[in-house]
Amino acid sequence: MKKFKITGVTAREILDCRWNPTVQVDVWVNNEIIGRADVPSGRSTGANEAKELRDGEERYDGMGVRRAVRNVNEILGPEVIGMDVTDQRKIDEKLRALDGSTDKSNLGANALAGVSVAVARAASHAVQLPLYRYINCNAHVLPVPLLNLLNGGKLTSNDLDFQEFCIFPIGAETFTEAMTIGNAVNNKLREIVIKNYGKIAANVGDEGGFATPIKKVREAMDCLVLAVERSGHADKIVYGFDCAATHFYNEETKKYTLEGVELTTGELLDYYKDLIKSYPIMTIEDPFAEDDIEGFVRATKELGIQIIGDDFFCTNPDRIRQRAPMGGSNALLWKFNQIGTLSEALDAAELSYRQGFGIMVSERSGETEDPIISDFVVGINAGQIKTGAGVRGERTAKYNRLFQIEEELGSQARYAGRDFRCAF
Ligand code: 2PG
Ligand code: MG
Repeated sequence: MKKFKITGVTAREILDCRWNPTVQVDVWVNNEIIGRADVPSGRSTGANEAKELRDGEERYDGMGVRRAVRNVNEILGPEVIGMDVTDQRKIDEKLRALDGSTDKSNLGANALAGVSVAVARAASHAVQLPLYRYINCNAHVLPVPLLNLLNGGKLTSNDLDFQEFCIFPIGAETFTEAMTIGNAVNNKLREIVIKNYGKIAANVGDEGGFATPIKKVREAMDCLVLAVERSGHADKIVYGFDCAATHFYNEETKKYTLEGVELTTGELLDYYKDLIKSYPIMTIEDPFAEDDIEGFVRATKELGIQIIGDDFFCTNPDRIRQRAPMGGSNALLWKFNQIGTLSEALDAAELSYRQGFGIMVSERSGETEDPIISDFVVGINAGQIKTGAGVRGERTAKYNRLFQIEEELGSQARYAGRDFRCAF
């Protein structure tokens, strides 16, 4: 069998969509094939994520990644040169061994993740397959986009406590139709936002959702529902949140502060029950703080909808092994850089499926124009993707790649739709 030897690895510092530096890695195979990948970065991060390395110097307010870049160019790269680029697990194992920490903090999760996913892309080019098919010869499921149209929490500088208010067009027939529905709702929402809150309120947050002065969850939901009704697509749409509740939780008092009111875990659960009665909400991410296991278990049992663990799992196979059997959530938010290597992230997906979980592949709030997660979401047949509203280039890059994949798959493409948790 032909060998695809890694002959070069080069990293550089580039910018993400927040004008913060991030790492880009090129992997060369047999001196000619290049696989290039960018590393995204979170702001609303979980405490247990793999740690990205930042320079802490004056330039870029400490956010520079020159050390991570050096670690790729001088340590990780030279060690994987000579390895077969299709040997993903072995390469990832080597990267982890070179770092030597449990959280990738020595060489930087941003350094490791960059090499790991650039290797996958280079391998797909080497074997002349699209990346989604290189990962899985049975890849065929197009995801339902969870479209984040109103931003709050850490994604904006407004006073809305929940981070993401999303529409989920599960009733579309195809991914392409889902995007037209998203556009129709967003256009109506823009009119409503401008009418109610003024022109300036139509500015957008980090993920392209409107960053309005709305302070209350129900007020935000009412705007969204009105936009959906006016779009004429109400029968095809349900709703979802990323509450990112870690960020409105007080570790000392063990209470949540929502709209200025302190709530216990039980009271917040009741709040969710009421919301679900008022609106057709089918998916909630991080409804409780990352270590509020009781909250997650009760939400999963009592709300009867998809409960996604983001900060709760951090795409970490060990945390999934430990927490999933307790009934803490029934879906995984999948972010490859939360764990730092592709093979570990694929393990996290596999483990989740074996628990009967759904999987939502996700961007980070700090993205680049690299659409690699679009190949990953189809590659693992996840059926759900969260990558923001289609009004910012780093978001449309992902949607545009999905259009290409949908076209390539042709009659074999299956839009997950109402079966978004298990589209087979
Ligand atoms: C989240 C994400 C992305 P961040 O909380 O799910 O939407 O935010 O990338 O900042 O962690
Ligand atoms: Mg989240």
